[in-house]
Amino acid sequence: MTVELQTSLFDTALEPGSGSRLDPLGGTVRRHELTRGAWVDVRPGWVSGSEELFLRLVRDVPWQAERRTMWDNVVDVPRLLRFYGESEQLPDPLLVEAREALSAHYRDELGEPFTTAGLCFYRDGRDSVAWHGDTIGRSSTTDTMVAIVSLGEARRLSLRPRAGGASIGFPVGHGDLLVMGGSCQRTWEHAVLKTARRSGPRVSVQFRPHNVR
Ligand SMILES: O=C(O)CCC(=O)C(=O)O
Repeated sequence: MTVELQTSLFDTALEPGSGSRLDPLGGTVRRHELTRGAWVDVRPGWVSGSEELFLRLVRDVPWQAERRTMWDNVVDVPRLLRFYGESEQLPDPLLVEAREALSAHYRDELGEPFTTAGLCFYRDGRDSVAWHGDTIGRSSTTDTMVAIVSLGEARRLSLRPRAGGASIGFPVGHGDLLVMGGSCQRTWEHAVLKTARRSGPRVSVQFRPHNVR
């Protein structure tokens, strides 16, 4: 794995619960209303001391490099991935806590808990994910939520309306929480685009409810 990390940080005690923690959510989340019933909630720095959780995930998650067919070629997916389904144990207790806190915070509005966690590792600014909506499963027809916890270097999460129009963006990293809700997966697209700017590694953790991907 060609990732530049301060390896000395790995030598410090990176035990679960050692430094990273979740701050309370209530009242600290700011909602940005988009068009067509879509919205984005942002809570900067939700995970305090997020560097330790970031390093634990980089070290502990069995990251997978995937390949995909594009046109006539098979190409590397430009990021590493690991998906944790509903019955799988998450790789860190703080992620279990985060999933529970998010489920509690959004219980009334979402009406169901977050159940799965998709983890992505962007090794540098060349890693990316192209414009898309999470429209596999129920999110292709119904409103839902996708909650993203970002760790490590901040990258820009861009959003644009499917109907056309300007894109907007939020810098996400260092323990920030961003939640896409309402019709966002159907009526808007999101992306983390490549950047020529020097960029360190980032881990994204996406919590989704049952049958949303
Ligand atoms: O990196 C992110 O936070 C976004 C990830 C994403 O959109 C996806 O994996 O579907």
